[in-house]
Amino acid sequence: MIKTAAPIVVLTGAGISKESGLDTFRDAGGIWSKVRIEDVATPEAFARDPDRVHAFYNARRHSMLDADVKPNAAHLALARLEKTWPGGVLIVTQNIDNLHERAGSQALIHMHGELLKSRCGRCGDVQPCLDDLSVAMACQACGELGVLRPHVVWFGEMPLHMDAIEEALACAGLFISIGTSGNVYPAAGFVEIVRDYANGHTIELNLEPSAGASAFNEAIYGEAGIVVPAYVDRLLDKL
Ligand code: BV8
Repeated sequence: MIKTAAPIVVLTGAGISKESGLDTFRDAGGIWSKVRIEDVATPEAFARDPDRVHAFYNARRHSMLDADVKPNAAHLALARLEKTWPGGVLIVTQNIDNLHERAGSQALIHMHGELLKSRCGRCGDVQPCLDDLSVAMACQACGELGVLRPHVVWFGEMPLHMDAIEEALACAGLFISIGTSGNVYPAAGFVEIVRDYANGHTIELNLEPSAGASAFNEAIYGEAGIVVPAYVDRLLDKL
């Protein structure tokens, strides 16, 4: 039984953005089936071949900014839940797109960063970024050349805002995991934190069982655009 005063923490992954036209990573034909993590998504890859890493993220930024890429019914349902649920709703997303913001969600943490922002590798300055990045560009804050990178957390780097995330997980009455394969840590371990420290109810809404499926109290499988609005309606019917 979920108390309506219970805080909700939602974890989202690439699966929630699939129906908006953005690729996932580990499904058939996913991003990691076309390019190796070691070649484009680690600090070592960027040091070794920055042009290749910039090309990889510039192409994904172009896809993300395509006029046809819009929030889908799942993103919109979560924004509706945040506006209505008395206990508060925090979305922690692994995604680097801006679809939750565009759907109207406000309490939102991008633990793996945001592709529509750049970061200076020297001074840490973060700026909006809607165009291609390259080694020929200089940081507008410190002036250093060739150190701008996507504001994205690569493998081997510490995800962002982990203190705030762990604090929210430790008092979550309900943890909803949506569209993630449960392969990447520390995100894949969040369900255990809620179960062991908050004694919260945990549910996975995914196309298929994730690697962490057995850790959840409950699961509903199907496309996010269908199962997420239906589950939000079920929650709001309790009010
Ligand atoms: C770190 C940004 C430590 C880049 C990404 C144990 C503990 C701690 C770390 C580790 C550990 N074991 C291993 C590690 C290291 C590593 C890791 O987890 N490796 C894995 C591969 C084993 N973790 C790290 O390196 C992390 N850092 O731990 O730092 C540290 C400590 C001290 C000091 C310094 C450092 C950092 C990880 C972040 C990497 N960056 N993203 C980018 O986007 O290019 S992660 C990468 O996977 C993706 O980008 C994505 O964000 C993330 C998760 O993927 P998913 O979102 O789950 O996507 P996936 O395709 O896998 O699954 C999609 C799911 O959706 C599927 O289940 C599918 O069925 C479903 N689906 C599809 N369509 C639909 C759908 N569901 C619903 N509806 C649909 N229509």
